Amino acid sequence: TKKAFLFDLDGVIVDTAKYHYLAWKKIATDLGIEFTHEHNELLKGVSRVRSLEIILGLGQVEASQEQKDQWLIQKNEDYLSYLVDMDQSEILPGVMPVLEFLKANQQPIALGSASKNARPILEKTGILSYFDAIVDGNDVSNAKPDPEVFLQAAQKLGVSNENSIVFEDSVAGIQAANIANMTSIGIGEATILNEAKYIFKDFTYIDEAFLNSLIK
Ligand code: B16
Ligand code: MG
Repeated sequence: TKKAFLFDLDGVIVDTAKYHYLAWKKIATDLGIEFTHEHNELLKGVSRVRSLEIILGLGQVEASQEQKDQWLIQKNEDYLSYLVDMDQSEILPGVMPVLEFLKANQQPIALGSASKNARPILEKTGILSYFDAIVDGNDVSNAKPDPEVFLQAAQKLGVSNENSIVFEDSVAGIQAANIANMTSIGIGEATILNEAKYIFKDFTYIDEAFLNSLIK
């Protein structure tokens, strides 16, 4: 059967979660809001606008729309400054062999990311050409755990939800895949991603036997 392989970006293909964290941390610090790595889990896979709301909620800070817009611009400018020198060395371990395997086996690949910066990241890291379809934060109106991003991606590839396989590092993204009746594969800590059908600490733990079982 024809399968679709849908990849999240931040935290799955590239380690940009640390840059998102640094950029939000600056804003939180300016506002006197405590923002830890545990808090940061809540932001993974979540849109930029919603992320700010979560941070303001942590500090019970209220602000005008104008002020919020300013923080959103500041966050993205700071985030983009970390990406200036980005290259293929920032691709997470084990990702390239999996992409190569899927290409060698003519499996369709799509991106399903909440980020509005997805395309430049794929370009900078040199892997844009691996993707047969891209759905990102510019295409969807409903953020994960809403399955919209993955539904659009599967549709673009012309594959049913049941035959779609999602790689995700966020709880919200695993929930989105499950809601869409897709096969969810968590990349990260088993304790955090326990709702996923399969969980791997990172892509180096995914072997060809497992990949072969998926495309059968
Ligand atoms: P941007 P993903 C998500 O990307 C990140 O996990 C999340 O932390 C970020 O806030 C969101 O993208 C929006 O990103 O500000 O670049 O539009 O994990 O869905 O690839
Ligand atoms: Mg992610």
